[in-house]
Amino acid sequence: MKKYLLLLTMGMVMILGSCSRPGKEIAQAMLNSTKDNTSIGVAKFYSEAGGKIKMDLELNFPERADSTVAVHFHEYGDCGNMGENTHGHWNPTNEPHGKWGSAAYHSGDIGNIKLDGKGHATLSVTTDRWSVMPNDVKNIIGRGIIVHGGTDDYTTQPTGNSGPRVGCGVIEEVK
Ligand SMILES: [Cu+2]
Ligand SMILES: [Zn+2]
Repeated sequence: MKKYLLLLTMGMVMILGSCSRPGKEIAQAMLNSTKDNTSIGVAKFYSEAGGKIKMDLELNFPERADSTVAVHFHEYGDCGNMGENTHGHWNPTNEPHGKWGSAAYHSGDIGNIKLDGKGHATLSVTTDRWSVMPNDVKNIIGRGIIVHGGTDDYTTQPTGNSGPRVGCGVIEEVK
């Protein structure tokens, strides 16, 4: 009986230990211009209660002041060839492209973001569509983040007709 309790306790400790504590930063992507590689922003990911992940995205992109850009997670974490090496939208659930929070959308369809007169904007997204666990189809580590110079129409497949790839970053684990 004592042995059983000990094993049970050890099991509980292992389960709790595998979950990051809420609020801890678990991943990050530095975003750079595809044109000149200067910084245009950062995405920080935090573990949240209930296994969810929160992304705080901040853009500082003066060149795009007073315009709308579109942001998606793309399949590969390679920003080469003006962001083309990230290939298409990351789509672990085999859904059509769409608007975040609608009936169906890709798990990285962040969508349109309005930049102010200085090219600044922030956006926070919390979801259970992401994880940082190895071998999980929802794992966001190593995915690309693309900033497009146009507007996502949320309809055109499979890209939303979002325009050129003006910014790019790779989601990297924060230990
Ligand atoms: Cu995209
Ligand atoms: Zn998409």
